[in-house]
Order: sequence, then structure tokens, then C-alpha cells
Amino acid sequence: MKIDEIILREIDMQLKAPFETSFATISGRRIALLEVRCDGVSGWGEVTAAEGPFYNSETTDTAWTVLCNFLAPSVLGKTIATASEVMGLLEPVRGHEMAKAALETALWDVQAQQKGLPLWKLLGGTRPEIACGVSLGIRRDPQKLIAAAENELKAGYQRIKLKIKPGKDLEFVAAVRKHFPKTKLMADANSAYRLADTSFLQKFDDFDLMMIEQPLEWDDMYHHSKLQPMLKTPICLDECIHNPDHAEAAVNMGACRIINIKLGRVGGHARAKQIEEFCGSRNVPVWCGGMLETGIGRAHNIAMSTLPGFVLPGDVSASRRYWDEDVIEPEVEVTPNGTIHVPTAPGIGYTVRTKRIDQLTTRCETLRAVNPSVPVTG
Ligand code: OSB
Ligand code: MG
Repeated sequence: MKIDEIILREIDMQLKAPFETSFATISGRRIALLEVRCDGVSGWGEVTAAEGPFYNSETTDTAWTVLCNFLAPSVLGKTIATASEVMGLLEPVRGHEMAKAALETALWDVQAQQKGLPLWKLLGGTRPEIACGVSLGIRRDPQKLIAAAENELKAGYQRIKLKIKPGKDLEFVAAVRKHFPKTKLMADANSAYRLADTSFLQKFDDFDLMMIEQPLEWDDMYHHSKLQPMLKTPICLDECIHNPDHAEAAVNMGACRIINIKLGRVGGHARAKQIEEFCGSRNVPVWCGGMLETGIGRAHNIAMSTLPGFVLPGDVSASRRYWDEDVIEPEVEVTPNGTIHVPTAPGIGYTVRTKRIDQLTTRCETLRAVNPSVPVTG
């Protein structure tokens, strides 16, 4: 694949309803989409960073800058045999996994199209249908949360994740558990607690949760390793895991028993797959997290979720839960059994609605190799 051109577009999209987490309330999204052109084939990826640096340190704007100034120049004009090779070219840039992932995942889309394969088959996926859960934002009171959960369970979703924060936590989880004694339930704190809250966090052990996601600080694996032995509920790490080495460290130090894999957070498909393989070898279940993506990011999440280690329902749900109108067709739909049928067309398997994207675009940058003889990295 010769990397001829990279086109970055920022689109503005309004969420159907605001999404409240312990770190922010998100109503509208500014999303950077990346199109890479190789040998006449277009591949698509999405920057999953949020608008502000409150989930992790990246933002839509930092990813834009790093892609334009550092990542694109180090790959444009170069030829790679497989998408997974691109991470080697991007290695001089530290961090910025979400910026890298947009490019890496777009190249996987190209490679799959060139081979005439659906992306999930190229990745080594084994399940033609994936299990879906939903992530419910924080609500004003427990009754509202129960109503939201009821709605999603009626639609078929297989598990409910509740966002929690101090003051909107135990009472909410208790109420939902009481109303739904058998439902697969979990909580996501997005780093809102500290090790000093251990005795409070132990109270969640009463609710038979599948897991509690990222209770302590975003970069603090050590304190999670102190907390996990004091909880019956498995800890699932999200924010802490940026690469396969982090996954190995977390599992070996007992900081978690489950890992949430997000393509953006770990730098793309190749690393996600490495984490999935490592976790499989250690009997650590993994599942696919979400970042309120458009259909493009969602399509990549669906492909990744077909890998054998993804044994738990992910935060991969229908387009219509987020958007009035998505940027792909067909839109992602969930069956009454709470599953998504994985598409069989080559590449990401959905058609990118370029006209709709053009209408939503607020800025656009086309990048081409300037002078291929001048090295730009290091
Ligand atoms: O922690 O999993 C998270 C959304 C934005 C940022 C972080 C998270 C989330 C979600 C929503 O939980 C997942 C989704 O439905 O896309
Ligand atoms: Mg999370």
C-alpha cells in the first residue's frame, strides 16, 4: 500500500441526548475523521478523542495537530505491505494513541478492501454476530435510571453499564439492581474515586456486578492493584491501558481481572489484537469499549469485537442510540437478541456517506507527500 494522501475532516454532530459521566457532560461532538488514499482505494478511520482532555489527555484538536504535523508527514509517500507495519513508522511520536489509531485503522480498511475481505476476517475474527450492551449516562434520580435501563432491555441489549460518580453511585446501583435482579449489570466510575474510598467501594460487592470499571485514577495501576484484592467485584481497567505492555503489567500486578479494549486508546487494531491475545493466554476476558463514535469508529469496533477473546458484551450499540442520522449506511442496528450481525462487504463493511460528511464538515485538510527525499521523523 502506497500512502498517497490523507484527508482530515472535522464534523460537528449533535448527540440525541446529553451523556453525563463523572468527568463531563457531552451534548455535541466535534469528531475528526481520517480518510487515507492508497493506490486509488480510500480507507476510513475515526479519532475517538473527546473535545476536552478529561477522559484521557488527547482531544480532537491535539489529534488534528499531531496528525498534520507529525504522523501524516512520517507516512506520506511511503509504501507498507500491511496496515500493522504503520505503527513502526509512528513510533518516534510518544503517546497520542487516538491520533495514531485513526490512521492505523483507516489503513486496515484499505488493506481489507484490497484483499476483497471484510475487515473482521482480515483481523482474524471468528464471530459473525457480536453481543451488545449499553452504557447509561448519569441520571438525575434512580427512577430515571431504571426507566432508561428498562427501555434498553426491551430493545434487547444484553447488559447494562451505569456511569457513576460520588453522590450518584451506590443508591443508583442499588435501585437498578433491586428492579432487575437478574440483569447483567456493571458500573463505570471513570476515575472518580481514590484508594482511601476502599470501604465505600466494598459496598458495591452486594450488587453482583459483573465488574467495576476504572474506579481509581486514569494513570494509576498501582493503587488498582491494592484495591482489587480488597473487592469481590472484578475491576475492569479502561483509562489505564494504552498498550500491550500496560495490559501485561496490569494483569501481572493484579490491578484488574477484566480489560476494556478501545481501539483509540490502545493505538489501533494491531495493538488491540495483541492485548486480546495476551489476555486470552491469561484467561482475562476482554470487551470492546465505546467513545460515542460515529458509524465509522463503530464499524471498526464491530470488526474488533469478532476476535475470540471478546467474550463479554461491549459498549457497541445501534447508531440510533446516538445520532438522528449516522455517516454510514446501512446504520448499525441491534437485533432483538441484543446482537449486531457483522457485515460481510469488504473493508469496514458499511458505505461511508461522503455527501453527508461534506455537509457536516467544519474544517478539512488534505495532506500529501511534500518532498519524499527529506526525512521528517526523529
Ligand atoms: O469510559 O467507557 C467510557 C463515553 C465517553 C468516554 C468514556 C466512556 C464512554 C462510555 C460510552 O461509556 C460508551 C459508548 O456508548 O460509546
Ligand atoms: Mg470506561
